[in-house]
Amino acid sequence: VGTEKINTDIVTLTRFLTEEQTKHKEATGDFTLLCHALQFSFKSIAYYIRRATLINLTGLAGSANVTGDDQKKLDVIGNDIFVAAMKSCAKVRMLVSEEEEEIIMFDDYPDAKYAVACDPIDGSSNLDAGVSVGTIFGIFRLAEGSKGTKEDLLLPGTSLVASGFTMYGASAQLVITMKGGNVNGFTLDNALGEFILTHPDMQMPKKRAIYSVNEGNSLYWEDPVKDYINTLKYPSEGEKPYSARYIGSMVADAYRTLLYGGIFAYPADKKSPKGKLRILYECAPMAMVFENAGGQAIDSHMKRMLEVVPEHIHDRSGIFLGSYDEVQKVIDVHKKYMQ
Ligand code: P6P
Repeated sequence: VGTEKINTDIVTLTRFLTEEQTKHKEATGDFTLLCHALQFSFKSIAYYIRRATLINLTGLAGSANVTGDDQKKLDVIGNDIFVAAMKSCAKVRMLVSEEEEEIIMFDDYPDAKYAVACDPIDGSSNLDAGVSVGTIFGIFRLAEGSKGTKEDLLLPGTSLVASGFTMYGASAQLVITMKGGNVNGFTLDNALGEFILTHPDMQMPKKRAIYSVNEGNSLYWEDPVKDYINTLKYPSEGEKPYSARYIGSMVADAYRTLLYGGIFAYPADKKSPKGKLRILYECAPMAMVFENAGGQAIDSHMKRMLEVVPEHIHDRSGIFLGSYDEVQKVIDVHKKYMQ
């Protein structure tokens, strides 16, 4: 080893969770144990995604999930890994997964205080192309006296106690935030099998000339959306147009937006009047991350995303997610149509 200083005081996710727990005197440790199960599922999913092509896990599994998408084998494995991890930690009462039509009740643990919503492999349609996919999760604390029915989980994002995502890219990147806290990024060290704190206290740039939307839907956009996007592409005299960046995998587009700034949008439109992305396990968890990093997240009615309450567990919403000033521009343009 050379003379360079070796950092021997590494903050792993495990250590971070312990330090977080000690900040709350009333903490029982249940949340910490839930998060350990969560991080195991990310490590396990990362392993399978890395090997997918090698052990021929790509391709169709021959069954369709609730949203009618063709289900890739990895979707099934990712879901099974996640369900097993959430069940075995004995701290979760119920689980909503994008891959499961019905809510999963863990009746072995009737007194468990947490409910989890997740999209085990979001963006999986891109898997075979080697595009980064991810797991998105939200952790809700059940209200005292909740009866253990799926209505308990029809909550606004403001009820989330933690949320985040893991992007399976060149390395597995975990981004996690807790209620009222900041946003921290961890990178999986495959040698140690530990998530290492690499992006402490992530703060978004207040603005950035990057927009991320599927322009292929512009035929279906409502007028305020067309008007807003045009202000980015055809700016007033002397201003430069925005750069377009769209991967088509929400976790990848969101992670870039979180790091570089800009805006990600999946508006509700004439083709998808309620939007495409799901409230409980895509929009709300992402909204909490972005707000805690200094950004904003709103729906297609310009309502704060974290205050949107789903009527059904797989309900969808339009979403604008990004730097504070960029989302403010969306609101300002829409205001002209609301008077
Ligand atoms: P479109 C992937 O299927 C996904 O659910 C999100 O990850 C992504 O942001 C969106 O759909 C992409 O949708 O219609 O642009 O292909």
